[in-house]
Amino acid sequence: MTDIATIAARLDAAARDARAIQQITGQEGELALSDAYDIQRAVIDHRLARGAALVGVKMGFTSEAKMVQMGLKDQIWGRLTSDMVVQNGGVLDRARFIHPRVEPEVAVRLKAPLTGEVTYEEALAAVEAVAPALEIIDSRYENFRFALGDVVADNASSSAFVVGAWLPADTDVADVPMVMSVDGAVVETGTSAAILGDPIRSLVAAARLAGAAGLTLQPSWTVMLGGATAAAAIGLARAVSLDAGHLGRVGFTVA
Ligand code: 0L1
Ligand code: MG
Repeated sequence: MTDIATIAARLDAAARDARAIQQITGQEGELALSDAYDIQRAVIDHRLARGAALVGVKMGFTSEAKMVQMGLKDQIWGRLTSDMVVQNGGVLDRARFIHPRVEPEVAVRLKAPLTGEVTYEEALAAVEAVAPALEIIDSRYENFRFALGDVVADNASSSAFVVGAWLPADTDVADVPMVMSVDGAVVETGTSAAILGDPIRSLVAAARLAGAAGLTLQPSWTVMLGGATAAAAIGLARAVSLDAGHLGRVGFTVA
């Protein structure tokens, strides 16, 4: 039987101490997806017990390329907590992370609860605002190596996020050009259409997957809808920015 509490404590400590641990799968055998999500919830419970608040969810493996790479047919999701927020233009403390990478994304803020099987129109109607965003992922596993169960248990690698200025909900997010730069040099270019063909489809999936776990996406929550390009290593970079066309810009410095 999988020891949910022990593995969750190990992952929580790895994140707190910025110290990589070995993959769970392999050590403990395979990890069922339902157990992996139970571990994820237990990891987040540690943070909530320290005073953090749940402020949203993130979607992962939202591009065809990443799904094919992992041999997956569905997305994964993770939880966003208040201690993961970095202000737009703010400073990311490099010492808090093991081997961070950054992804250009689209975020939405909700104005109505959303859960279960919803239509595209219902998902869109629950959106209060949209924004360009950057997600910092930082696998808690050595060498950023994991199987599906590992990464789900590890909160889908999520570790911090930065959201730009919020725009009205009717702002088109379907095919936004994305140009991500590190220290002033362009490192990734793409389009928001890489996020399931349209990021709002990722919100539909977020409602479905969270609903299956008994969670309702709440008004005021942020949903990070997925990466529009491959992630870039932060390494020794000092500044990261995203130019997301008519959605505007978002960025942070690294200290
Ligand atoms: O946000 C993402 O799409 C990443 C999901 C987790 C997999 C990874 O760490 O690359
Ligand atoms: Mg992401």
